[in-house]
Amino acid sequence: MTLALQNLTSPALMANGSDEDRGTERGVATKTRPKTKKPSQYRVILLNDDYTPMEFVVALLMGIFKRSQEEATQIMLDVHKNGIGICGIYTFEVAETKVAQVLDAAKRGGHPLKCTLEKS
Ligand code: TYC
Repeated sequence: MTLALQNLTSPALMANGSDEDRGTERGVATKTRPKTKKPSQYRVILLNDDYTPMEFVVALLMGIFKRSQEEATQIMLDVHKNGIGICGIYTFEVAETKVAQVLDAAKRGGHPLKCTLEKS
């Protein structure tokens, strides 16, 4: 008698069917679906010009892109020789911020230095 009453009132003790079938499960869902998509990466590209001083470009690569003096000099010389070069590869928001910082520094210094980003 007592058992029959429990079976009628307590879903957990019902004889037939499972919780999943009827959406009566309780508690907090703990299974998670792992996210597998990596964020897109963007190259920050520096463009050569005939006027921006080499020292300014090196200082900028050290300050904004956290390059060593040797790395910064090498990147600057690559750009000087080839016309363009890669300062670094970042997620979109970081790349966008760095481009803005370069253009702002160039403008404030009165240099025509140009910088852009492209999807990697
Ligand atoms: N070509 C410049 C000069 O001879 C130097 C320079 C290097 C400028 C890289 C821009 O992105 C640049 N002074």
